[in-house]
Amino acid sequence: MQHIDHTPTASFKIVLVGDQSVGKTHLLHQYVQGTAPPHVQATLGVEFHAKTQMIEVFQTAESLQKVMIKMSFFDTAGEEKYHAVTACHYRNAKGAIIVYDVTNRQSFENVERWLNDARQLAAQDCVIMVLGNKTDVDLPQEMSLGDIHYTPPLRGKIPLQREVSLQEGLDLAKQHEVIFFEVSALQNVNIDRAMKVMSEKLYEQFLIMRMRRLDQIMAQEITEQQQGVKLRGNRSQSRFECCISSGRHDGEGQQQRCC
Ligand SMILES: Nc1nc2c(ncn2[C@@H]2O[C@H](COP(=O)(O)OP(=O)(O)OP(=O)(O)O)[C@@H](O)[C@H]2O)c(=O)[nH]1
Ligand SMILES: [Mg+2]
Repeated sequence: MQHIDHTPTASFKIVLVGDQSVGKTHLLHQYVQGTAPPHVQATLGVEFHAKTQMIEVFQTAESLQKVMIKMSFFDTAGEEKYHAVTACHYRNAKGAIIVYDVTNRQSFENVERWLNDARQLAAQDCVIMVLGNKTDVDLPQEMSLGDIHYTPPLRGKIPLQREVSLQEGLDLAKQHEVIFFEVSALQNVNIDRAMKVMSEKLYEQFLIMRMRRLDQIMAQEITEQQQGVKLRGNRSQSRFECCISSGRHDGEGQQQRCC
């Protein structure tokens, strides 16, 4: 039987951003707790959640290894007045999840702004994922599946309707080279899949950065060794020039004691 080590090998800080009411808190609750949050209320400042996740990585071309990683989420408030606070949370973040609402075009148009923040404020190796939430509005207006009866979500008294197409989301993701999924936090659709891709990318980036650091350390050691050899080499060269090749003598015919 394969032994699985459940101690997290790596830990990542991830910030969740996006306009107000796009569903960031619902999304995170579905992923971490497997349910909707107990109360529907706007996030004040920031909320923290953590989850360990098992991922599979290729150790060699043939063998897959199971690795446990820990993800610490910073669920931020989308309300404009918290923007400055949200910006602070990018410090040391290895991942950023930008959420928009497919029924709210403005929230999609603001994704560029959230992307700019992430690019400017997070680490250079930060993994970015964009999620278009509330795809459940695509379901038929009234639906009954056995015992389950589905009534469409409303904005006021009007059923919510999609304002951003899947293609627009895909185009934006391609243009900005970010991971992209459409999801429904309410119906728990595609969230685990999106988070799996995100966590694997985070771990891949972690390995790349570790390799780079090792390369830098090795390159530095080699440079230091070479400099050491050069210094020693220079010293022996000056000794050589001074005592032997110059053959300088003082005025009284004595060799100078320079070395
Ligand atoms: N139809 C539908 N409604 C959703 C979905 N996710 C969230 N909502 C609704 O959207 C509203 C806002 O959800 P939140 O999770 O509080 O949104 P938020 O982005 O955390 O909002 P702030 O904390 O204010 O930034 C709530 O009324 C939710 O019920 C979804 O997938 N589908
Ligand atoms: Mg919230």
